[in-house]
Amino acid sequence: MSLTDTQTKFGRAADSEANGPLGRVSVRGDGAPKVRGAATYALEQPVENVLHCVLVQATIGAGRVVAIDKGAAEAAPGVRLVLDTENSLKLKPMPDFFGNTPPGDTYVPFAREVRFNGELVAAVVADTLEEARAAADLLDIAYEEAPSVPTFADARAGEGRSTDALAKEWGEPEVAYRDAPVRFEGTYETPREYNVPIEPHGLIAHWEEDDRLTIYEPTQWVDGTARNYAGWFGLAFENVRIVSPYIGGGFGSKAQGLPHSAAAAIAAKMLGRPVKLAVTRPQTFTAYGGRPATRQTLKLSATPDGKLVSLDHDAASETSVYGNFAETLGVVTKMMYAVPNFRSRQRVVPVNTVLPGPFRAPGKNPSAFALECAMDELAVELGIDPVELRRRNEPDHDYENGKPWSSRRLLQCYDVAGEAFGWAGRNPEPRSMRDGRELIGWGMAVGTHPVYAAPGEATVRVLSDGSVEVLSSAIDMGTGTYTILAQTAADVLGVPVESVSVKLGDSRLGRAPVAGGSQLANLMTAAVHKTALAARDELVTLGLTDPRSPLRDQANTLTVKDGRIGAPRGAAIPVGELLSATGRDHLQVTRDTLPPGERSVEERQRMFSTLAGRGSLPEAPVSKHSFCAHFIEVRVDEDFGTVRVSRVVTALDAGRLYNPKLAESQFKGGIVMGIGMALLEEGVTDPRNGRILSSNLADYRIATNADVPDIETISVGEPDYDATPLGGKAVGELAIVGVAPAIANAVCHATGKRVRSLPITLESLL
Ligand code: MCN
Ligand code: MOS
Repeated sequence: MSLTDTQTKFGRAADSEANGPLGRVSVRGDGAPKVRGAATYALEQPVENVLHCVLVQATIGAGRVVAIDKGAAEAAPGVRLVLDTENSLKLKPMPDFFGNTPPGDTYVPFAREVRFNGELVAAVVADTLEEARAAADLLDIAYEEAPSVPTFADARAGEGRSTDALAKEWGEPEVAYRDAPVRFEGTYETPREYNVPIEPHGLIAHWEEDDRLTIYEPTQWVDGTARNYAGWFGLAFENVRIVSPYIGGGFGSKAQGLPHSAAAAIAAKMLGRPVKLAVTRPQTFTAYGGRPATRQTLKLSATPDGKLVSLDHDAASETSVYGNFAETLGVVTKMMYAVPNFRSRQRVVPVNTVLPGPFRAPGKNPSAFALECAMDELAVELGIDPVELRRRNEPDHDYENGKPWSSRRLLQCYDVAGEAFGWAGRNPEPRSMRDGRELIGWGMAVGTHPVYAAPGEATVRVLSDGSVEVLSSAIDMGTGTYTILAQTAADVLGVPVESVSVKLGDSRLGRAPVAGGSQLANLMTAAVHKTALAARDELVTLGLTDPRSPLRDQANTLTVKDGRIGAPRGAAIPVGELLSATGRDHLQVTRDTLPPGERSVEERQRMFSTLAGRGSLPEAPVSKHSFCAHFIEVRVDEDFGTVRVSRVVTALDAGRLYNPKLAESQFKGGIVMGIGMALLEEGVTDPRNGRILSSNLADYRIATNADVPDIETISVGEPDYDATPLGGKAVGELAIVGVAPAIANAVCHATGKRVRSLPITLESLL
């Protein structure tokens, strides 16, 4: 599908923008059920006759399980099964979404060879949760411990391996750096960070028949997750039903089946009963790896008037010893500024930890931390205002690939947020601004996020009472999918938003891409828009051509508005009346946004339910990104070194907003998380055995209301139809990017102390 096709196909979006509900504030469709407690989360699904499964984890950093004495546990009250490598049903190994496939012909989610502290070694299933827990404590496990390397700060971790696919170079970075008049070098570190959604992972696995599996599990990707289970158990994709209508946050951690998911499904199959498994809060830190720790050395060079000459980026991130996950650290450094000479290299360093994974703005977030701190340091060195330095290096195209920007309103972000913040009043001298005992610091930094493409599918039903249903396996984890899809259908079909009901999160409905990479809103509004247009066209055709239609011969076209259909200037009848006159109780249309063409069922499924699948979409001729600029004030207590964020003003270019209220809430959520990243969040491991010490919400601190000041977000985006069919760009992950460096820069301005390693703590300011 070329961009011109897209534009014509969705040309009508422009009209509706002015008139219809899309693009306006609309209250959350899922708000009332959530507030009333009527929203059913996975573990609350009313499944009869469930058994309870509890996980047993390795307590060593690496080594071997020599023996598990199950006797006492098996004899304990209520116990139905004690599962481990010995008796577990063997599954087919399935690749995860990044292509890691467990070795061997079979897969079990339990280990004998232990690769990290917290790895699953057994599970206990019993009639009640309490019985399962008590029995799990009775397992007697003998280990043979081997040396483990807990983090990449450990010298034994070594240099790791380089990831050539992520390396990028243009111009002559080394020569340019050597000969440049102004040079800067800095090394920046971010710790392990965990997604900690408020709803921990968990599931109910229910085999309705021997070859039919229903899984109630919170997931950001119903279709991808269904493919996981189908592959593990050798089932047809259609025979796995994933139900995930509400998700209490995921932030990247819930996009696929994890070992505990397999364990519950195995137990349910072996016992012929539904099995419920609730991952505990501490286990969320080992069920899923979070953002790996990163280390980045940036070398920048510039002319004395602040034009960047070269950027050289050497980066490393942790991975596990058994799988490959690379935090793509070069993504922002590559495209943010006009850099004629560039090099970026990255290594991944295997350590004894659970495999890390995506966490809100993977790659982008730490990449921007290094780059935006380094730009601030360079600004100081050059004696140029940091905003001015960035303006001087604003690129007129994407230097990474030579493509034009679909839109880039970053200069407007500087103008608008700088003005609202009062940046002009900043005294650049560190420690120059204070309020009593508090040092005041003003810092800024930019953020960005790419706009991804993938296909989606939607079903739209127009019912006889004129109401509309939208059906899709897409999910809403608090983002607003329910609401914006209702707005989209309402917009096209000319009905109030309240007349549209949206059903999501069920793999029986149409295919949808992962709610990851901040892409779902753009992709699914496009799918629903296209489908609703097709439904409208079918209504019109019915009205004009069906022999039983009262509107036949009325005109050569009909319009659909306010639940009625009629000639543009003639009488209109309720849509339901047309449906019943023509002998129907509803009209149903399904459409997808795959590029046109024949394809097999298998290929179709691959395009929807694997990340590799979207690689078969044609490459865009433009470079598509969202942008933002954060201006942040901190107050640092001079005696105690406590840092408080006291003011945030952020301007964002995310194209057209489908619902400004929801987008604002996404922006603010990202900024809040960025405050946590800057000042609080840190995964701390025990150097002796790699155990995660901060595996609870008391020790792993995320920002709470007391940490969050008034946040002002200003959208400067304009519809970008080169980026997406309905003109929106990425929203969900955008605003977290750049917050941490803006805070670090503000702290440096307040105190004169440059902290290059997150989080910024009292100790780091001493
Ligand atoms: N939106 C809009 N206009 C646009 C784009 C989006 O108004 N042009 C609004 C809509 O309300 C939409 C929401 O922003 O529902 C997010 O849209 P989008 O940027 O497409 O992000 P996704 O729907 O793909 O959601 C995933 C994204 C990611 S990748 C992470 S990580 C993240 C995030 O969303 N995790 C979240 N935001 C989260 N918010 C909550 N509450 N919980 C999470 O786990
Ligand atoms: Mo978001 S980390 O891409 O799910």
